[in-house]
Amino acid sequence: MLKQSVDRSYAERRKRLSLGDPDGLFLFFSRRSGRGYSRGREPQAAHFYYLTEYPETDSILLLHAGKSVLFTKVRDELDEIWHGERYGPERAKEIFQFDTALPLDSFDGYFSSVLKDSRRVYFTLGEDAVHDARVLDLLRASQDARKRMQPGLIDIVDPRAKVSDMRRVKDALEIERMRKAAKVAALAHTHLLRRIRAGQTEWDIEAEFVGSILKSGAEIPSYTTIAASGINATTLHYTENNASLRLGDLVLVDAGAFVDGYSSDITQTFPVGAQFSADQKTVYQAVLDVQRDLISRVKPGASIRSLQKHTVRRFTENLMEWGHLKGTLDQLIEAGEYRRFFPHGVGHYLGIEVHDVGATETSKDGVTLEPGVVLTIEPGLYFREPGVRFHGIGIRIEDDVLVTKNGCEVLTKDLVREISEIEELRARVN
Ligand SMILES: [Mn+2]
Repeated sequence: MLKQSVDRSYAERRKRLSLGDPDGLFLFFSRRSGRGYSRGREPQAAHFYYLTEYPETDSILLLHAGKSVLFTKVRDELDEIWHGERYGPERAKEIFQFDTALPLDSFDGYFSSVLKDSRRVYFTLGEDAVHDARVLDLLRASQDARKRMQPGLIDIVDPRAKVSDMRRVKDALEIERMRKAAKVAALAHTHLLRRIRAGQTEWDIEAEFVGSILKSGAEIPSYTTIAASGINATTLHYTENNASLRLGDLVLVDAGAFVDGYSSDITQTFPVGAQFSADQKTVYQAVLDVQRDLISRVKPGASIRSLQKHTVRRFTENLMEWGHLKGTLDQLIEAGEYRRFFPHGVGHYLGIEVHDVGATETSKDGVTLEPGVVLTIEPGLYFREPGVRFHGIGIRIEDDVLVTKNGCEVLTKDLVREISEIEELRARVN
């Protein structure tokens, strides 16, 4: 179904980016079609999407001096039988609020003519060889013509740093969409607590989760669902999802929803049966305590790096108390001993992409959080080594949070997290 209108935020973003360097030409390509059969609905190229919300493939956005020009395919009755109705330049201009929209085949001529007065082209090399060749050919031709007229070369600058920095801080429209993506996925996770039982397989978890998010308006999952029972939970990127669920085991489910162009990213861990064992409770409560502590520390001025350091300290203390690590706290932290049990980062930016863009480390101190930044908070502990205490237990608890003026809003607040609440729901299915 074609859109009738889009929010004005997109036109504002284009203007803000372009006016950041009014002498520069910015080029963004949409996803390229024609790469064979797709295994799923592929999302639009992320930067292009952020600046347009335009869904079609094989289109080009050009920005210069605050003005935006879209190049896109013209209407074509025969092709539309296969791929559905196109906007075509006229409707695209109107609906998506471009200053100009032109047929795709006029790009070369248009770009060459505006290049004449330009010194800088913002374009990402190395992402797509076809786009690289096309842009470089045009630049070379322009450069050759220019040599005869005047000195001066054209710089090619990667626009990703500028757009990524914009995307790091979400605007009102993005926040609204991220709240929805979080809500849809949280609902599906809670649905699993009411549904999954021993004797089913990890596939049932994936099927229930994906079914649930699609029914509530998601386009696709935001990444491949990890449904890992028992020791499989100690493999961080486990996606085989073919083991049977056994009573006594925990199951770790890391799954998110992609809704209206935005991703959510949630992990919950719960018992296959009605109750956690004593050991499972011990580890779960430790991870939950750290997770709640981290959420209370998310505010402007904190950084992902500071949260990571805090997590490492608290988990190292736990591991010393449980007898997994021996030595002094500072030495153990320095030596990185915790990595055998907590090998990953405690959070990442979240947005259009699951691991969303934006710098986290520009200097020795991490980039500080500011209102509008959305990140995950996902501490976990995994006991994989044979013979070790808690062997076979893997637990991660992951929420999505929005940094606010004084703290943060937990976008995934609908999830059930306390042991007693989880056991109450699990008792009804088992
Ligand atoms: Mn994550």
